[in-house]
Amino acid sequence: MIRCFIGLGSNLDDPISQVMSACQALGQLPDSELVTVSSLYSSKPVGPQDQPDFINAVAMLDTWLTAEALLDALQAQEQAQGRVRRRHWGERSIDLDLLLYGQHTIQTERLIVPHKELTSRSFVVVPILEIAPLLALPNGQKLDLLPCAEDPTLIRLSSPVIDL
Ligand code: ROI
Repeated sequence: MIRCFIGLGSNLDDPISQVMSACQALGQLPDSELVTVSSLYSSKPVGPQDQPDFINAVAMLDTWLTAEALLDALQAQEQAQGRVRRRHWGERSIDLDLLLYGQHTIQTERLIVPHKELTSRSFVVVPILEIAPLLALPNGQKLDLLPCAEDPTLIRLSSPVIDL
C-alpha cells in the first residue's frame, strides 16, 4: 500500500464544486482508500494574472495502484469533469496532479514524482502540511512553511472538504 498526495486545482465552471466532485471520485477509486483531504484554499493564479483565482486542496490517498494506473485514473477523472485547458499556465476546470507516490522517485515521459513545483508553490505546501505536518520527501527534505506564511494571496476557506 502506497501513501500518495494528490493536488487538486480549479478556476473555471464553479471551482469549489469541481474540487469537491474530484474528491468524491478519489473516494471511489479501486484498490484505494481516501484517507483525508485538506481544507479548500483560494489562491491567486501562478501564471497569467488575467484569469480567475484558483480553488486548491490536497488529498491523501492510500493505494495499491501503480503510479501509472493512478495517473490514468486521475486523467480519466479530469476528462470526466470535462477538463478544459485553454492555454499554457492558464485557466482549467480541474487539474489533478500526482504530487507524491510514497517515497518513490519517478521520472518517465508521462510522470515526474515528486511533482517539480511541489516545494515552491504555497497552494501545494500549505495544504500538504495541514494534513501531513511531518511529511518528508524522498530526498529526506522537510517541507518549509515559512516562505508560504508570507504569501498573503493564499486563503483557507473551509474545514476539510468531505465526510470520510
Ligand atoms: N495557480 C494556482 N494558484 N493554483 C493552481 O492550481 C494552479 N495550477 C496551474 C497554474 C496555471 C500553473 N497556476 C495555478 O496549473
